[in-house]
Amino acid sequence: MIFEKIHTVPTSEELINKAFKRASRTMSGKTITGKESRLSANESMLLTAANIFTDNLANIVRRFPSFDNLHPFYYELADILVGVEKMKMALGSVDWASRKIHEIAREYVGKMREVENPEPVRKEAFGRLASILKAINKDLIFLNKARNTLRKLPDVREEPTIVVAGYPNVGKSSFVSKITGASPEIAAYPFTTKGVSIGHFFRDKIRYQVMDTPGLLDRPMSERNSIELQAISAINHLDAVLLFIIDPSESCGYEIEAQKRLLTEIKALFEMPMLVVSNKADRPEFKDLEGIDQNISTVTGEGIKEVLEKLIRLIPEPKKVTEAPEILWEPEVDRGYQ
Ligand SMILES: Nc1nc2c(ncn2[C@@H]2O[C@H](COP(=O)(O)OP(=O)(O)OP(=O)(O)O)[C@@H](O)[C@H]2O)c(=O)[nH]1
Ligand SMILES: [Mg+2]
Repeated sequence: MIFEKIHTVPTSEELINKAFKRASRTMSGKTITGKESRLSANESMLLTAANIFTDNLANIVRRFPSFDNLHPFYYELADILVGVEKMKMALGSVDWASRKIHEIAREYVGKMREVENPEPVRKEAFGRLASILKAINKDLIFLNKARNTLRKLPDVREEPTIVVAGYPNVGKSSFVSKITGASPEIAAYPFTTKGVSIGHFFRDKIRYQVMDTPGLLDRPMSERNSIELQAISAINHLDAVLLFIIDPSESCGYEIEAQKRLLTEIKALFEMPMLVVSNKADRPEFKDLEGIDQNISTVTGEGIKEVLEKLIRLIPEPKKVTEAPEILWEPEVDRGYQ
């Protein structure tokens, strides 16, 4: 996952304890007599502490993605969830602290060399390092929160994607598990409590992902505020086709008219190709509707293969080719076919 390599961001207190403890360990066991050995002991304490600070701080900055090259899907979600500008500023402070600490360590090593007793100088240096760390504590805490939020986002870059939409209970999850087989991974997504679930299947050595969006694309867009709409339209940045499922039997609990209105809203919001299917063709109340690309039933398997063919043809240029076992979905889909 794109944000996975960001480790836990420590607080300044944790960093201070770690660095000063490690520094004092460089002293333990040594009997210090004479000016030269006093200097070298204090010097190595200061340099040890400073190195621990600068290494840790530089790693924090390095492990965060560069927001200027970030895939636009993640950029938008990161912006909604934590704010890209705020993150850039916090990372800037951490970077500043790292450089400042390096400077102070060099300055104080020089100072220690000029005095008879270097210990008070070293202590003063530690005080300055600690206050720099404390000054960026709010940034560290913010970055750690950001990290915890971002790492739960789904990993959906650069793979051809089928996004499934439709009112609750129309059969979205049934369709996804029918074509992907294995149980899907659940990832966090802004404004959903259930998260999005993502399954995969292979076709001609290409891995496809199928994204189910409970709570996201299943009710009128007029009920959404602008940030929610931004979270939804981030999906536009994926190489995706949208599958809209209607349940004309209305056994889902929503009238056909309401379902069609949602379809119209979703059509207006998405720039990607779209396929509209009617599910539950096996039910006695099922009706043929105008303007539907395919009737399907996730129970009997009717129309599933055809839908998948159509979806694959509609997906914009798959970019990533993976060496993988052929066609994992076929045995699953073929079962129960006439
Ligand atoms: N008869 C019949 N029932 C179906 C079919 N597809 C799904 N169902 C049933 O419809 C109900 C809802 O199916 P789900 O796949 O959970 O629907 P969903 O769209 O994922 O629902 P949410 O996750 O709540 O948005 C379940 O009881 C399914 O068994 C179908 O083709 N025929
Ligand atoms: Mg579902």
